[in-house]
Amino acid sequence: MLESNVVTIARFVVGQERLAPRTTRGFASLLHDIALAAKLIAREVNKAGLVDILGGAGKQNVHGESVQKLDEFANRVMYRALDHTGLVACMASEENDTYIPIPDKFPAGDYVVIFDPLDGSSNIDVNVSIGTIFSIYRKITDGQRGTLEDCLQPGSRQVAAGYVLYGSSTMLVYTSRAGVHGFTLDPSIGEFVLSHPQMCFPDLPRKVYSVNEAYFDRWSRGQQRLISHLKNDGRFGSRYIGSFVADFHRTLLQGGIFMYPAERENPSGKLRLLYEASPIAMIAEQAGGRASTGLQDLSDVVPESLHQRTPVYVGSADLVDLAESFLQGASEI
Ligand code: FDP
Repeated sequence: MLESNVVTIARFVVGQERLAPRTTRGFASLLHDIALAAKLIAREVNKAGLVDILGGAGKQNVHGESVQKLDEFANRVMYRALDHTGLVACMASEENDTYIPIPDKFPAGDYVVIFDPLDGSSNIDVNVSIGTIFSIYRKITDGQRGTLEDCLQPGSRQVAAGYVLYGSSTMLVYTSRAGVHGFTLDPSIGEFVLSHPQMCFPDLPRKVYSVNEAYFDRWSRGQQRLISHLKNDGRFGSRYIGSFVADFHRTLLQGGIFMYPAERENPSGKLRLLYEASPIAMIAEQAGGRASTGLQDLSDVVPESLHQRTPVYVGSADLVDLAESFLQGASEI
């Protein structure tokens, strides 16, 4: 029997359903499937350091089987966890060029699931935290199965969003518009247990900004002035891991602002709207923060293509407001 104070994610989600206006009973099952995929990915991520012993990607492992790259593995695990459930209309993944239909042999459902199976994957080789990001919408087209149009919805229409952080422990953080809640994987029972209920950006005296400052010379004057302002403010420290989920998770726990700005030669920035920015924006808003392109709320941006990129400013609401005040009107890029 479970200890009386342990709340597993399965138990918590069922209890939340009546608070989450846009979800149905199937949502609990969907989140359960994503949590299962996360556990399988976490197991492989933890083995990544043994790759030289077991064989690197593209090589044969000790069993003579070919070894997949971790991001391809994570992509497959997410797909296989969701394709047959009868809950999903279609999917889209950062790893696939086009949207992913549900195979005809399986029933289709109402939810559209969009994911980045392994974000920050350039950090794998150096043992830095990486993550999975997911975003859930309802199908908006009339047909039985989902289409590209169902995937191209603004973040404001998300039913739920979340991420899994593969760090010193594995954490799953999600929102279904009833607050943001964090669960830590307890390896001894193989379950995500509630560890961070009702997460909110704190207002601490020491502030942190997070940006890849090596790109300073490529930024607009407004962005450069913003960073100079933060440096002169006296209250700010700087942290940048270079892994979006890990940088955002720290920002959520400690407050501050994460930025991936536009560049003069690359006005769209680097991060993907559907797979990275929109889900993290929803979590930020539900945690009392804000997310912006620098010019408008990220949640209002209507995607035109699956792999569209966007500048990102996310974190404590006052700091995102401040960033916008430097960027809006500063059109001389
Ligand atoms: P990565 O290239 O390692 O996959 O969008 C992907 C991402 O990582 C984010 O996780 C991270 O925030 C960003 O790129 C880092 O980009 P820079 O190296 O340009 O700072």
